[in-house]
Amino acid sequence: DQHDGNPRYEALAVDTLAARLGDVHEVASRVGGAPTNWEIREVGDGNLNLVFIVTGTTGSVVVKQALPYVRMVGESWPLPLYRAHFEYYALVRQAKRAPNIAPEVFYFDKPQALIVMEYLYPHTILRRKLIKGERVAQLGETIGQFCARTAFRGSELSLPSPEKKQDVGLFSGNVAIPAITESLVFTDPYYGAAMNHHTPELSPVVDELRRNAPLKAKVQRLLMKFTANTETMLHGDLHSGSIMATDTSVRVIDPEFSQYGPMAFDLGMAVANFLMAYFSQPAHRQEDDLADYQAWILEVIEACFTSFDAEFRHLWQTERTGILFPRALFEEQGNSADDACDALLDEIRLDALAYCGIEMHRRVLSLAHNADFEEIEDTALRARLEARNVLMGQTLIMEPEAYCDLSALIALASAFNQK
Ligand code: SR1
Ligand code: MG
Repeated sequence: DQHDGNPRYEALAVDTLAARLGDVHEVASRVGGAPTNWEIREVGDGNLNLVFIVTGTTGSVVVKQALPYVRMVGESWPLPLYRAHFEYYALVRQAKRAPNIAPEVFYFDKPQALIVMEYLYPHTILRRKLIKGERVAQLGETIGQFCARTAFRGSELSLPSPEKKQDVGLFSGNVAIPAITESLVFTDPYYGAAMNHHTPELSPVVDELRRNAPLKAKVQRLLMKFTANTETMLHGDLHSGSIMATDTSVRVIDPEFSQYGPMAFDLGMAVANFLMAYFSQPAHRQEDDLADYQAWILEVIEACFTSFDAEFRHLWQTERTGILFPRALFEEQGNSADDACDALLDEIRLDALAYCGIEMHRRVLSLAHNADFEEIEDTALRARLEARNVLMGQTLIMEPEAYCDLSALIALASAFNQK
């Protein structure tokens, strides 16, 4: 049924929230003051949920509540409320695996599908910062480290095997959310699916892409890997709208697309969003500061990959405790395990580049686009910039091995940026 068997579920509203959460100690004690005096704003601008900022005399919290349908489409697309408890599970695990990056959770109400969490201030959504041309110190480093820590510590390189298997079993109860990724990210971009839309002037590029049978075969192989390879717990939707930042602080929010999947997926998705910020810049910057800002985004991408590798290697050397590559396997014979780590990192880099290409495609061809391109009003210019993005994505999917070297990757982005 529509409310997952929770007959008491009721969507919150600005004028009902204080009465409904005013008695909840975990909320009231942080917000402070009489609930009737709380300032409450609905600020959700994502595709799925309600999000409120609640402010009282001593502080603010964020209240996020799942709706029983996809907000961006409406009630015609029902979506189970149970997704909120998987988001809660993901937040709790991320807090352990990559401390101080995800927002702290204060309260979870399963029947109401709501999570009360830390209000990140003065952070703003990274996508908006990148469109405005703002820089964030340590952006690539922090995201690379976050991806490495969650990838490593959510896998059997770190977790005891029974614990990891139980967690995979738990998350396998979340069937609705992965189904969205499987179609919107991996499938719909490559054929005329009903909900797709794209900039009209991009049609010749789109038609050509959809005629590319080897490309579609590669993408479907990557989809199989995404669904079948449960090697770690993913964020699952690590785009620049899932990152909040100030000039010096980076936080990751919104893991409701979390599932067990391949270690390369989050890294690839994050880099794709940096590349889309890069390609869309000519529409958002004046000539005089365009080149410098684009160069900075490329530095972020390099830092993201290099800090992923450095952090993963560090964890491999210091925290490897799981069933894979037990220390004695190498050390008993005086061998080094470093080659095994390097081989795994090569494989992750290769897959991340291909997943990156797929995310670059779906954000201009499928249902859920991003503001970097969507806010370009001149559709001819938008299509020209989107074409660079689509064609680079195609290259990354078809021959990722040619761009594992980061200088080759950066040169490829620069070359498409001139087309
Ligand atoms: C119907 S949900 C569309 C997209 O929004 C989320 O943020 C995910 O990226 C999903 O693919
Ligand atoms: Mg989201």
